Amino acid sequence: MIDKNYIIGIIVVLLIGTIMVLVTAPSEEKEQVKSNVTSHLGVQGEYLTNDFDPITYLKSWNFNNFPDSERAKYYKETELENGTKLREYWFYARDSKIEIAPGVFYDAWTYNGQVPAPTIRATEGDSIRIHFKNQGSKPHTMHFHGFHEAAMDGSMPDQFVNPGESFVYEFTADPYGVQLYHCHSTPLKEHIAKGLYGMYIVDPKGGREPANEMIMLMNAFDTDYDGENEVYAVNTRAFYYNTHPIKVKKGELVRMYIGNMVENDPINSIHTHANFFNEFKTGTKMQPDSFTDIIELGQGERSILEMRFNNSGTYMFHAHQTEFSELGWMGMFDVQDAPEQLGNGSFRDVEKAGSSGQAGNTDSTGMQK
Ligand SMILES: [Cu+2]
Repeated sequence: MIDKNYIIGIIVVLLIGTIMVLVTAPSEEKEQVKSNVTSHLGVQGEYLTNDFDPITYLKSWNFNNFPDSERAKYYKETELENGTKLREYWFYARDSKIEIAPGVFYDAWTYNGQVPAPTIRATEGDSIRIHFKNQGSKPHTMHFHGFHEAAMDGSMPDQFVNPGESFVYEFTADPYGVQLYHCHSTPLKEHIAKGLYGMYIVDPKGGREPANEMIMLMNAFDTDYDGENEVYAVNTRAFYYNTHPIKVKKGELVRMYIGNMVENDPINSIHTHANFFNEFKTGTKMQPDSFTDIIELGQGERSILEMRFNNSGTYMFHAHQTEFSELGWMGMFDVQDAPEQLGNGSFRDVEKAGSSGQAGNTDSTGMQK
């Protein structure tokens, strides 16, 4: 009997082949492919679907990208007497088809239909309650990095949530930093490769310095199921930030919450052009660990990066594993000339995240060295 995944793999390969021909063929379509980099790179151009917008994802947490009425179906915040908050979430594991490169679709396993999954964000000491329902076809769990009781770990076979079943995860947001969550069902390699992961940010009680914040989760997809990835990205969609550069303002503090969930490759990295950043490993201290223009992250590893651009212009950022960058893990910052501006509100929303106050780790002119 022929394995279903094998057939899907062949279809995906044929689809990629067709698109590669379209992109490389000397035709009118070629002119329509918008790109600001050279043509030896992988599949580029406009995406066919807009159900996942990597630009929106950068600044979305606790479903703040949804209108209030829609948001209420997935997130509820309750003030507690001790001054902390109870944050409740409704998560659904599903089998979903997602577009990972222009015209290239992948049969993913998702939380709430998207990869990376929606970001969970709380302040240290808040109570988290996750109402999880498995609407997918395989047993799944939610396993959070951070402190919690054994019963909430979502990693043991008797903790797997079968299709149609539900579980409620409860724990305290602790410690502060940039954490992750992912499925811990088995085979684990498959459940992560298929897309069941998301960012979990815990803000320190005093908050961090206001900044243009963005979430970046490095991921990749093995579209032909041969144990190697064909498409790499930060936030799923290959080359998306090439054709849709991330807008930042000259001089403002830029803060990236970055993690690596790439399966099949032992290491990943981010390199920023023409600039350096402060790295806060796992975000668990307010003092930077290094001042550099490249960090490497193993699977599950994450960091907070803070930088300011002193010059306007377009600046590349990408994995320094060059194969990854040429297969999609590459993007651009569009630094706009607006000195002394922290933003107009559209690029930062620290209020919704409960973030305020001073971290004291940067000065007014640039990064600590
Ligand atoms: Cu799973």
